[in-house]
Amino acid sequence: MKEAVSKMIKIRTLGIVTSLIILIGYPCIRTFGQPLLIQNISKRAILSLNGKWNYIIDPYEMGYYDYRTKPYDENPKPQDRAFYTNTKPKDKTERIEYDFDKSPTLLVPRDWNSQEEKLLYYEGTIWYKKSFDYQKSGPGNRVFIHFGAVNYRADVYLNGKKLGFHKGGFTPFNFEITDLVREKDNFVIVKVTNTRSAEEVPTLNTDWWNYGGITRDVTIAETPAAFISDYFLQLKKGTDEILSGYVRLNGSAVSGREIEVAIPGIGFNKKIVTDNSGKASVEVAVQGLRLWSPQDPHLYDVKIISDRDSISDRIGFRTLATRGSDILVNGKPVFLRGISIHEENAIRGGRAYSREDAQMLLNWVKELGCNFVRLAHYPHNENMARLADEMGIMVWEENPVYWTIQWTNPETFKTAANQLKELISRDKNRASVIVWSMANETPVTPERIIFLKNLADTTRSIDNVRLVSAALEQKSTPGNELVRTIEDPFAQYVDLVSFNEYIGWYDGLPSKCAGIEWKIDYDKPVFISEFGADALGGLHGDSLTRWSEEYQQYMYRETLKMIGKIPNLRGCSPWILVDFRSPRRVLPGIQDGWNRKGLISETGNKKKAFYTLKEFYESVSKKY
Ligand code: GCB
Repeated sequence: MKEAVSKMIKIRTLGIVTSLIILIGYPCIRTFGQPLLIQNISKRAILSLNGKWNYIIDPYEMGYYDYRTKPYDENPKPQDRAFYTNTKPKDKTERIEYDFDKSPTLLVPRDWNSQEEKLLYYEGTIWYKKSFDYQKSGPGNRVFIHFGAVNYRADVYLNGKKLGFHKGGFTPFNFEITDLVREKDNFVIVKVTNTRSAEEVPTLNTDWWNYGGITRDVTIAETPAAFISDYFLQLKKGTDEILSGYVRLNGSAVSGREIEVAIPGIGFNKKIVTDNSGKASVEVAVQGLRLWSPQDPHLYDVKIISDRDSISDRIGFRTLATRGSDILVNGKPVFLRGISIHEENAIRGGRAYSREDAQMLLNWVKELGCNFVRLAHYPHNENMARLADEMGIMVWEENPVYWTIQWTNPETFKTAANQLKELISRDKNRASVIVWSMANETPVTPERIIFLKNLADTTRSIDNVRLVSAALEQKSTPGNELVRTIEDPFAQYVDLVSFNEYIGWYDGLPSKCAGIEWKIDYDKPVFISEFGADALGGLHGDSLTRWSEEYQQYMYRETLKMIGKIPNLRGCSPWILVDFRSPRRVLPGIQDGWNRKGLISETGNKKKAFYTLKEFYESVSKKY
């Protein structure tokens, strides 16, 4: 009896705790491995929250933690001093020590570093707040708040309630706000933290600026109750006329629903039916497709229609494969005339985010004679892949696994895999994207092989068509410094053997290139993902004067001769299109906080080596 009573008490207590948890929404919802990431968000956008947001700099996170460092949002009775409550004094006696509405503003989207001089080097927490009114357009509709990216961690609150948090500075996420959003005076508050940390991805050490803030668009999106949340359409591996993929519905009663996939341009129309999970697979022959290629970047209007929803996209279709050392696009061998880029608009200052920024960068890419870009070292904004689709530029997209991260930490793996999945989810319908890169210059250890292999397997389980790669490192062979090879066992798992090399910059003088011999024993295409040398735009000297444009040009000339001798070479993406900010680069009068390996200076001037590479690409394009 006594036991039964105590059991009952236990069950009751558990019940109360559970209801409390549900009531106050703790532990908060994470977006990790989010089941619902809305595809093609710009087609769902109803209201943009871009523009001015009030902000509070909070290096001690006093708006988040109480004085015992317990987060306020884990407290059943949050206190007025928690910034996300946006509390105002009720009368003159009340003491509230913050006020968003009297605080200054920052522009969203944009990093904070380039907007305020005092924030240039800031790493820490800043709170953002924006108010808005919202009128739903249909009574049963669902409403979401979508962020293109926030670097690095975002804790998001609407009208005083926590929606969840997201980690990873370069990928999109969304929260449903159907039941919270009201017609008047909504306030969204985001705590943004860009503090670097050892277990995160990227980790403590990088060679780029750690721009913080809400760096991409913020959108309120509205959908029908059951809506087309995702779709993936591409040509089936190994065929040029079987359309393969899926459409996914989200909401209630999503099973057994008919969905139509139409490509009006070729009179194609196919009806498919969802399974119990709301997913409808498609695998069907299509005739008369004009294939997407860099020479003819043809995109089709694709329409997806369910009984309660419809969405359209512009999608290109191409085949992609490797055969021995060749990369085949639509069955024809290509040479990747590439260049690496960081997501930065050096001229305006700060992270690139807009279509105009993408246009500026990709125009330069075209001018250089490229058909390929490596978007290093993390996922760039969606405009890049969309514009690359239109301009006929093939794209390498990269996960921010850079240098040395915590290979044995399961949380670190989860964070890396999550960012990769979010990137693939966003860009999987872009014909221009041909490479998913797992990592850059990571050390060769057994733990790291397991980590990267898991990432590669995850990638292939989502997309079995695009090429999997990673920027590896090359090494001297024992006993002969001049014979270079790839010893990294991860090369077995990639479709494209890519590596970075700096012979002539970190590794001897440019003249060293002439004596190098390459021994790369893989029957796979080889790609040089980086080579380069620093030059301060406008600094001239002879070809052995470091930092001069002449040195950089000499190094390019020698390197291009050297890599031309690699039989399997099928492309390169030298480092880098434009000078970029990096806190590692401190040499006064030369670097002043900039990595100077750009072919274009931070003021937009082309250096001599720009023309050297352009000439090389002109000659290559005659052969391919
Ligand atoms: C590298 C890195 C890149 C650096 C570059 C450099 O190997 O992959 O992120 O910026 O070298 O300039 O040293």
